Amino acid sequence: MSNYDVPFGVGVDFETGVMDNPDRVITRRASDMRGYYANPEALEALIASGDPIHYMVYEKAIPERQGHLLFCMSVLQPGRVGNEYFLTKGHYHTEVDTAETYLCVGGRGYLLMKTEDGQWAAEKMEKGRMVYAPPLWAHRSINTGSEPLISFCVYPAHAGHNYGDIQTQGFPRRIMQGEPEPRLVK
Ligand code: PAN
Ligand code: ZN
Repeated sequence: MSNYDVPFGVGVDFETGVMDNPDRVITRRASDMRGYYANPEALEALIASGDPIHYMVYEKAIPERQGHLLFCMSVLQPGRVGNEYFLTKGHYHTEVDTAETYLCVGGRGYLLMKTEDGQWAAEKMEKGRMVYAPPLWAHRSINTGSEPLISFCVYPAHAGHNYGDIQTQGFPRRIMQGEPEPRLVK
């Protein structure tokens, strides 16, 4: 029995994406993102010029077992590494048969998704839009706007995270600066 086997409530600020009293706060800075961008020199320059925060995730320590739901607030800063918009690492769920929903509460960007067999999708994220990542689809957020991209995410608590496959294979598309719309490039 944990604190989270009894009902509870928690406040979240949709303007900032910050959760009240989170049990875990994950902070990813530019230096945590080596290997993820098309332009490693531009990333090193960003690290040298202050190593800015890329994104933060706020979570409650829900028990990671079947039946529970994990939820979090994810706050991805605006910015670019060279011409490529800031992104999250992205992952498959270790238990591949688990989905996730993202509700965007601020900012704009994409949820980029892919499967092992080569399918991919880029769903627009903007305030009030919900995006569904079905079972088997890896997912990554990308901020193409000028404000933080703020999302509320919910997924089965036993899902687990597999980062390794994305670290080695990446996604079939990158999202680069473009006018009037961002460009999706191979
Ligand atoms: C989200 C992500 C969050 C950060 O909560 O974990 O946006 O992205 P990375 O985990 O890829 O660094 C989620 O998809 N959880 O399963
Ligand atoms: Zn996920």
